[in-house]
Amino acid sequence: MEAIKSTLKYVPTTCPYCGVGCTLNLVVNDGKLVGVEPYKRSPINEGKLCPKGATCWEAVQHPDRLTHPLIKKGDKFEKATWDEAIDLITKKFTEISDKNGARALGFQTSCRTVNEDCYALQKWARVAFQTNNVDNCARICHGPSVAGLSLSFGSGAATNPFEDVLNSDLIVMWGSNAVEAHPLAARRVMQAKKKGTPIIVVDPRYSATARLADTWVRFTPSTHIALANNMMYYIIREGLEDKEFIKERTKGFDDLKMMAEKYADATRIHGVPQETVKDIALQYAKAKNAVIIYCLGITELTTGTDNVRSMGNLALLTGNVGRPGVGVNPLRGQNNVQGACDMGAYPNVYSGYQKCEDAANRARMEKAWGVKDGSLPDWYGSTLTEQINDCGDVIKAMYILGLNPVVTYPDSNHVKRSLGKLDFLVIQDIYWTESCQYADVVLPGTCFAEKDGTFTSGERRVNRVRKAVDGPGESKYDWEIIGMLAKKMGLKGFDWTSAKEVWDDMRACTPSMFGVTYEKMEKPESVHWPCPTEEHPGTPILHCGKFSAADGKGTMFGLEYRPPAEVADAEYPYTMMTGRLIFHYHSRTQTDRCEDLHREVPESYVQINTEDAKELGIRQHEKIKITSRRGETITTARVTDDVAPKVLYMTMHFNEGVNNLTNTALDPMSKMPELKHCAVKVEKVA
Ligand SMILES: Nc1nc2c(c(=O)[nH]1)N[C@H]1C(S)=C(S)[C@@H](COP(=O)(O)OP(=O)(O)OC[C@H]3O[C@@H](n4cnc5c(=O)[nH]c(N)nc54)[C@H](O)[C@@H]3O)O[C@H]1N2
Ligand SMILES: Nc1nc2c(c(=O)[nH]1)N[C@H]1C(S)=C(S)[C@@H](COP(=O)(O)OP(=O)(O)OC[C@H]3O[C@@H](n4cnc5c(=O)[nH]c(N)nc54)[C@H](O)[C@@H]3O)O[C@H]1N2
Ligand code: SF4
Ligand SMILES: [Mo]
Repeated sequence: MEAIKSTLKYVPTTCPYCGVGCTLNLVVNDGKLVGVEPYKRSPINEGKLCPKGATCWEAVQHPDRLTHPLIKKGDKFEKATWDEAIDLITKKFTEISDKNGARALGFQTSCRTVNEDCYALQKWARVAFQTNNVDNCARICHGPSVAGLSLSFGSGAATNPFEDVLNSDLIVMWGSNAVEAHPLAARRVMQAKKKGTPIIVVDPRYSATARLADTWVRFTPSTHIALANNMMYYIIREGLEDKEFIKERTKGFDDLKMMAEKYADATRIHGVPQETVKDIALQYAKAKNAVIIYCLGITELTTGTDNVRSMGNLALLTGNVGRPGVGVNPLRGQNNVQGACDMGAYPNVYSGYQKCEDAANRARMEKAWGVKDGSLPDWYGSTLTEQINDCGDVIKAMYILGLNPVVTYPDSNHVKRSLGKLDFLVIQDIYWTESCQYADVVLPGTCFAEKDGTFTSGERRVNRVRKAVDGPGESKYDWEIIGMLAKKMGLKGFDWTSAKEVWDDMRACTPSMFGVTYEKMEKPESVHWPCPTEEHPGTPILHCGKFSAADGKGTMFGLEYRPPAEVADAEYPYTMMTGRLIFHYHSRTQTDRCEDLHREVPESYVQINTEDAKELGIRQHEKIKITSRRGETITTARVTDDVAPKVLYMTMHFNEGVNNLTNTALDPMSKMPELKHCAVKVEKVA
């Protein structure tokens, strides 16, 4: 009998969806992806995957992929050659920058694509056009974490690794629905629960994660600061603050104490009975090692940065930072949102958070990048949200690499109007998205399975992404496209021939990541930055012994509660909250192209309380119209007590969905829009 010849190849790589950064094997047969198999040596997920990871290969070879550059001629897009597309883009960007200056261009980079692509885009923007108008999707995600944790601890990143919850004596999950949004991080919480570790979930909604909790605290949406201050009042009143830690390692206690006293009884704001506030406060303060895990329930509000600092306050007050089992951990959202920020795709920093305003940093980068002394800008660039608001006014041309603003940014009608005002828009994606029709040029990049590179997960672990198959048609690596644009402009320092060369270019000018080499990343556990030298083992836990702040101290802040920018009133009597579900990822360009995921949730819906539904005469699964001051959407009602009366919850995954309603009001510190809170009215559709 003839032996069956197997051409199967297993390529270990990192999941392209959430910031947990699970390792998986892509299975390749004859140059085609045929499946995903577990990679059991990964200390992150130990071979387990959630439904998105397990199906991630399916969307890669979908016939809808972009295969050629497209240029808009009249109101139609026509196939173009790479030469034509590169010529046109460099000509237009140069013209517009010559005429209107460096502030007229906007660059926005994906948190879905590899670090190497993000580094390439910000380098091109800064070197070619002397602009700091470069930002990434963290702005509408964990921007407040970067801002808030930097102020509290001196570093904007998560303090402890995911599996470290197994060392905790109490886990607080605040505004995080990790069971659906970070399933393999939630698995660690479930393991801790099995060991008997108590879990407190603070969420206005009875979410999948709330169902895990020993104590679920329902509070009035977006009143975090009042609740945290009220908790700290009890901790201080009972003398449970960590006096030695406060004295040795922090500042700002007096401000905090004075503020907390004003919130001795804040039930009228946050809606939680005082017995419960006192109970969770004392549980947190008395636990030997307590960790706070938080997510977008905290950040996506106009008080985002202060909400994050409130989490910092709680941890500093009780000495819960800087050792195993404690800390404040934002669950970073996208597979590479940590990385996009680390790479300097941010309007005020180069890679490794080196501030652009610092003349010594600029001089060092000018030397590293081989550009004229004094040419790099010192000003704070325009953020992603401000760039959209300024389209047609200050911003004339924009380059969007791997984002889908029409679906995911607040107030879709405003986004469409803004993109329509640009003189020139380039979108580089892997599919034709809802945003592409506003572009002048659409370029085909390659996806995670078709390129080498790295993603940095929410625990600052830099994970390898490995090429398994070729990209479709004439698609190119995203960094390669940026390199072509730069070289067309005659710029030096962009002739990389591999992702590793881009990474080494970055490493050479980034002290905190110099020691993170591709060789080190070959190990299943890879490396956590900071890692300043090649001999350095990496840093899984931050702030041990000393905070990263210049003076080595953690800072507590007295923070006043502020209501959301738009609250329910007689005309718009409902509060709309927004979020995710396990089967879909953002604008669904990938997950909706996986049959099994599509089938689970094929269309949008809204959660509405039983009492409200009764009052409005709305039955289960009936169509309803929801209207805000900015737009409307029609969706299906899911009548449930998981949301409180007068509170609605809709996922963000659907076009012409919840972002038709949301508010563009910004958090003054981080420029985060209020994606999680707006006022709406509800009507039955006849
Ligand atoms: N399946 C899936 N997983 C994902 C993603 C995805 O699209 N799909 N996206 C990834 C990304 S980029 C991110 S950032 C993370 C997000 O991860 P999470 O932040 O955990 O997910 P969300 O569902 O957006 O929001 C979490 C919770 O915030 C609530 N919430 C809590 N407190 C408040 C409040 O005071 N006010 C309001 N209005 N809401 C509150 C909601 O009830 C919701 O349960 O998920 C990542 N993982
Ligand atoms: N109302 C409301 N709105 C929200 C949120 C919310 O909770 N509520 N959450 C916000 C958050 S946290 C986030 S992170 C944003 C997400 O917002 P977006 O980043 O705009 O959402 P995605 O759908 O993930 O878009 C990523 C795009 O990149 C493309 N892509 C994927 N991989 C690659 C690649 O390798 N190369 C290239 N060139 N393209 C690629 C995909 O096809 C897709 O079009 O949405 C925000 N919007
Ligand atoms: S938990 Fe996140 S990283 Fe892990 S398989 Fe699911 S989506 Fe991918
Ligand atoms: Mo996000």
